Amino acid sequence: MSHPFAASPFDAWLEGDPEVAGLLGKEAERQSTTLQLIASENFTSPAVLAASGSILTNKYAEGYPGRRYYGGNAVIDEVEELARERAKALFGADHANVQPHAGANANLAVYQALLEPGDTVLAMRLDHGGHLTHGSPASITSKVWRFVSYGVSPATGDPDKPGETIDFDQVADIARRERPKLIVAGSTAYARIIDPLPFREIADSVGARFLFDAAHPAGLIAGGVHPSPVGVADVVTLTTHKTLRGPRGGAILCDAALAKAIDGAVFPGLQGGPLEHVVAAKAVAFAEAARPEFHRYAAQVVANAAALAGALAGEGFRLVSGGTENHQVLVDLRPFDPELTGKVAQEALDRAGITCNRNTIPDDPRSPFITSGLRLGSAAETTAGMGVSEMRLVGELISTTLRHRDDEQVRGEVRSRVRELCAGFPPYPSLAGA
Ligand code: DSN
Repeated sequence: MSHPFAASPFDAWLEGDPEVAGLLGKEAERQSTTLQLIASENFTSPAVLAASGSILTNKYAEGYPGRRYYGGNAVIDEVEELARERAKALFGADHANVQPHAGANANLAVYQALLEPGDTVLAMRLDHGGHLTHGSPASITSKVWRFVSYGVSPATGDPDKPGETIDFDQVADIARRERPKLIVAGSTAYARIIDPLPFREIADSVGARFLFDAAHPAGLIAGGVHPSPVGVADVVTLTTHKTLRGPRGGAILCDAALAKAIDGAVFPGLQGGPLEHVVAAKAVAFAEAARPEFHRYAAQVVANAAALAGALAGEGFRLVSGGTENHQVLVDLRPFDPELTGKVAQEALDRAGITCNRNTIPDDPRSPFITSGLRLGSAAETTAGMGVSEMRLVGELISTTLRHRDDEQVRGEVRSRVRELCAGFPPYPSLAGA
């Protein structure tokens, strides 16, 4: 098959299924001609695509290397062992479990390994930036365990001390009062560095275990631009597809003493057969993240987010927590336009070719479906090669789109400028026209 936007290294093999091939082609075009600013997304390498599209999908491998329930797993054992060893080396961990199908599964496995049903867990509020698996009422986690939550401090309006950062006094107070068995650090919508050390101190002061959910900053940690929680937290969970730039999936890191409990909680506790094609792709991604160029990439991700944040602040948007130290920019839309909701903004930007997601902001008066905020991320377009000048332009394009959101002509002009910008930074130049 030949179309201008390649969807995978194996495009030609889909010739017999023009319907699926056509859809992949359309999605490849979307990813190549619109801006990808969803903070939890990235563009994997062609090598990661190749491994995750490989024949390893054919194999059942319940169990772990050397201890499988089915025959024929000699090569699979080598694949999984390679992924485990690369994860351990990349993060300096004693033990790695690379089987979780997702970050949510990784967290569930940790809770299962460390807790009894009904035990108390202290984690970040969803509406202040936490994750569904940190005890949202909609998640199974809150039905099995008793979650109590901390949040961020109030916004101050002072540019030197903007607030909306994790309130460690509150974390310590709640920990003393509630005596949790486990304290969870980590977030899905928080633009600051999360320092694992204060969490460790608070956990030790109340005899709690400490889980660091590094789903979002995993690549920034691997790239050396964020402090590593490995060796500080008892367990670290991560996703492999966000800043780490690997295939969609999860992983768990811990010390040797917890290895057996964690492994048993993943399989047979939670999952069946591991996705060994994805495990192979994780191995590829771990090796890629160990290279010096990945350190440069991680630093550029942070610089690009800062440039985007600066541009948006200059356009009259308020930055939650006063700015960014990671790949995310969390925007409060209200000072820009009190009538503009996150939902309307997301839809208007989508039509202009700028892909991002609405997000609640701390103490948001609007519902999670409507919201007063947007979450933007720099990881994907940094992979495509964009730098700070492109991020400043993106900030301007976002502002123009939202200011003139009902003007078809302006929207069309922005869409053309987005298309032109993206044409200079194709995510898969080596596959184009394959
Ligand atoms: N859905 C992920 C995110 O966007 O951050 C979290 O699971």
